[in-house]
Amino acid sequence: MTHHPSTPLFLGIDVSTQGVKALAIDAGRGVVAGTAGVHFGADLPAYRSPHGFLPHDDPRVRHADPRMWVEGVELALRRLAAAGVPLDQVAGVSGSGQQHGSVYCGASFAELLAGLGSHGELVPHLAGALSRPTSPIWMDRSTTPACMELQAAFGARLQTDTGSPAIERFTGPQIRTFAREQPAAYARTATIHLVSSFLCSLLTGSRAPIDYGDGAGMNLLNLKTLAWDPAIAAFTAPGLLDRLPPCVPSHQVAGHLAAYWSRFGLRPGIPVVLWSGDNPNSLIGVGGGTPGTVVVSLGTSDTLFAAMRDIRTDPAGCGHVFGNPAGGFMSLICFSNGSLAREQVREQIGADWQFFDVEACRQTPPGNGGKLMLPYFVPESTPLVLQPRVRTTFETATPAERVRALLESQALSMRLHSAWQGEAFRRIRVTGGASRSAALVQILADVFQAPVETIAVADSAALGAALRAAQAVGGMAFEELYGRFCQSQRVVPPRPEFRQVYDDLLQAYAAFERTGA
Ligand code: XUL
Repeated sequence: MTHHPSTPLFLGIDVSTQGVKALAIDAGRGVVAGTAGVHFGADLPAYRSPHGFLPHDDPRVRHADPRMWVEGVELALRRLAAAGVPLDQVAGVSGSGQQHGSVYCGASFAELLAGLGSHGELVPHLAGALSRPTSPIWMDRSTTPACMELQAAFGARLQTDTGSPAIERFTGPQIRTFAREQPAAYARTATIHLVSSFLCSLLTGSRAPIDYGDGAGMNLLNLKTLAWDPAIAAFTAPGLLDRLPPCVPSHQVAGHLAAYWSRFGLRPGIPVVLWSGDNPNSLIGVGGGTPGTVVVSLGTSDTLFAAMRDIRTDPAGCGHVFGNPAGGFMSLICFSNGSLAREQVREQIGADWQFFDVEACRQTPPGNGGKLMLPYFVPESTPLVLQPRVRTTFETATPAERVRALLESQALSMRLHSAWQGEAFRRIRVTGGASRSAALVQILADVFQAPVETIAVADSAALGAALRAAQAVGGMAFEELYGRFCQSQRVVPPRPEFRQVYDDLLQAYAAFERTGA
């Protein structure tokens, strides 16, 4: 099917852990013109990364080959063209990268960019331009000593100024570890890119800046000055400031598409808007860029994120603060035991999804007689629990009560651990597999006392990138784009008669978590 656009198209490219998604929108008509996907494991088996990263004996080490990302982008573009999307109609492009991952480029990377395309295919030339052949990604947890050193040197300032305490997967601790373990390779490194800025550089053929959205995931960006923090950078690794691209607002145009990309049907010279991280892009893709909305993504782990009016940080150190591509800041809070815990409880009671998602909560009252559960089937990030364990306030309960205990505890945990943002959320947007659960949706509405909108935005990071391109290049307002692309399907209102029940239960939950977590 060939798409005949009445208005220009905008392209969003998302390079995630598992694969690449390319998505083109016709912003004027409010339609997705086409999408194409690449799965690293299935489509690019030569990289031997069935799950998007290279196997390693030490389970804490998680690296990926950056050439795989580039080849993935190229294949996704070919597939998008093959699906009938007229790429020559694309007027602007932006992208999204898995956050925190870092790419180490040698001095010849600049030459490669400047001569992009003059030596034929890009991927075969990349290896020679990298000072480190593989890139640590967000799943890497091998940097604990570096985190402890950063924490000892800067204490609470690390979090209040960079938005997060030292975190293993964040880029600063990764860089410190590399500089210490491989000083010669570090010395040969001219530029350290994030996944986002690396790919953006390849599109423009020049060194792309890092945007505030992704830059805030490095333990290096001072959110108060919106510049790299000189003292933290100097401590992280020698000469680091000279190796970082500048950090700038997300809506900036990084440059113009290099001639190389015309082989995929794109027009050279179209503006390339800065790439950002997947979570900042998703905030836009689900229509959540304006403060007052909280987005809850219900997946294997649950994530909660929301635009913030001003910088605040989580005193418990669990939540993160990133730049919001629509301006200002955003929070990101991960709850590791999301659908993973819901699956476990469902299996334990031997119920089907109809019972779990609907019946159980019909059979039990809101508040559940105070029955609560700390469902840490795997280590939990919010609150921080290193050893898995499941605890309940009860000894016996019916299957229906167990389900309600889990779902209410999960919703109360979200309310408790997002309170530091100081925002009275006027609406909740839910997405992800478990948003089909009528019970969980109603509980979220009642616990937060806010309407819950279910949205069916597939590929929110790629869509967010396309919307950002439409905003920055096409001059369209985000609110207008949200209206066209991010409509809610269903709205579930809160029931005011249960406000007090949950205000009380929140206190009980907080006390239980303090003793049991
Ligand atoms: C966020 C995080 C992940 C990655 C990969 O801090 O580590 O969400 O962005 O998706």
